[in-house]
Amino acid sequence: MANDFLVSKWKMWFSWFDHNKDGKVCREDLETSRNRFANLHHFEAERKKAAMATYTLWWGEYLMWGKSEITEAEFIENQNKAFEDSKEEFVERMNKNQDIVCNLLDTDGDGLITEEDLLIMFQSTEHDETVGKRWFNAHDPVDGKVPVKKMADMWTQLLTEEDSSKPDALVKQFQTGL
Ligand SMILES: [Ca+2]
Ligand SMILES: [Ca+2]
Repeated sequence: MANDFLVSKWKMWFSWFDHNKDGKVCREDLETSRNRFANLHHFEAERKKAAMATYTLWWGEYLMWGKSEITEAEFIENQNKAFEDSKEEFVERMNKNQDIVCNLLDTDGDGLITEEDLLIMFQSTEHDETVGKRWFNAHDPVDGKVPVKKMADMWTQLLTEEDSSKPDALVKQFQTGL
């Protein structure tokens, strides 16, 4: 069993997607969110198709564990099972999860994420712009940009690290509020 600290962070991550706070995330949430994401980016048809497919893959696999609807309890159960089966593979899985989403944020593919990139993700997952700015700054941007790798590593730490004595800027953000 993952320790309480890690489980509490999985719950934080899940809460990001559970906008209406009913304790579950479903297929419709994904639809709304990915459409909003593609529209806010004003992607043309081909690009939109590719982004939507990546978005679906990401949510479907890493958030919903292949289900069409998932409760927080089921999510935690799946996370924990994978963690217990092999911590190494679990870390790899979370790495992949964050690689996918951070690369999706980097729409121009220069390896850097701008504030606007993150704000669009915030808006597409129904979070406020002001809050998004605070979150962006928590990633310690240089010249207004955060490397994809750095952002992915921070979120992987959130999802895998059991040691609560290690500083974690994202935990602070979750505690301050979404
Ligand atoms: Ca929900
Ligand atoms: Ca970029």
